[in-house]
Parts: sequence; structure tokens; C-alpha cells
Amino acid sequence: MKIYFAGSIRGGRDDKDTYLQIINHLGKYGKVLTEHIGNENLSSQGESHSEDYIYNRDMSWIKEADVIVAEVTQPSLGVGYELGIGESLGKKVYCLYRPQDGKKLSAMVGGNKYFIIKEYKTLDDAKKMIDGFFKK
Ligand code: 6K6
Repeated sequence: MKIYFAGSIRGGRDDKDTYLQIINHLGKYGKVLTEHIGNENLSSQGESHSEDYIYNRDMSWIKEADVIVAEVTQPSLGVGYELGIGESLGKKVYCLYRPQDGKKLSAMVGGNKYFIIKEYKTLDDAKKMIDGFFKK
């Protein structure tokens, strides 16, 4: 099972610890192609590869992936784009969202019935939701 994990980079790195925990948990179910997203040393400036390289690598990983799992709490143009590409390629797309006061998930994600969207409060909840998804 190849898993493409999507999480904000230039959209902001506030949730990078959460990404790392989710990526580690997803590792129980398959190969996470995008392990770097949980890297605490990866700043909002991203990796030191060229933009071209990153775009092409990430697009080929999405094509290769069996499933896309995204943490969508921190709004990110890149994550939104990846979700749309995942849908157009017919990939399963599973989104984890942590509701926060005064903020709402984009209607272009929240309103799209193609996406499986799960709301969580704690990391333990999120892990249990992931278990439920992969054990189906
Ligand atoms: C390169 C040089 C400077 O900054 C960069 C960007 N680096 C990236 N490295 C890896 N993955 C990236 C990068 N930029 C975007 N992505 C992909 O988009 C990841 O797979 C994330 O899921 C998503 C994050 O998008 P933004 O818009 O928050 O950066």
C-alpha cells in the first residue's frame, strides 16, 4: 500500500508535529511516500530542491499512490491542489480536520462528497479514525 500524505508547507508549519505523528501511524499500513512533510527541520520555505523538481516528483507520487491522506486544518494551496488531482485520478482521498474556533474548512473541500472527511479533536482520535479507514 502506497500512501501519499499531504500537509501544509508554505501554508504554515504550525501542525508539523501532528503531521509527523500521523505519518508515523500511517506507516503501520504502508509506505508513506511523503515522509518529509513531518520533518521538523522543513520550514515553510520548503525543501532545497527546485520548484520544478518538487512539482514533478509530487505529481508522480500522487499517480503512484493507492490513497491520499491529508491533514487539512492549516489551509494550504498545495494541499488543496493535491486533493483535486487525487479526485481527478480517481484516488481514494481521506481528509483529517481539527475544527477550530472562528475558522472553517474551505467549502471546496468540505462540500465535496468525493472526499472522506473526518473531524478529530485529539491525535488519539485521529489515529483511531485512520485505523478504522485502513482496517475496512
Ligand atoms: C521548494 C523550495 C523552497 O520551497 C519549496 C517547496 N517544497 C516542497 N517540498 C515538498 N512538498 C511540497 C513542497 N511544496 C509543496 N509541496 C506539496 O504540497 C506537499 O506534498 C504538501 O502536501 C503540499 C504543501 O503545499 P503548500 O502550498 O502548503 O506548500
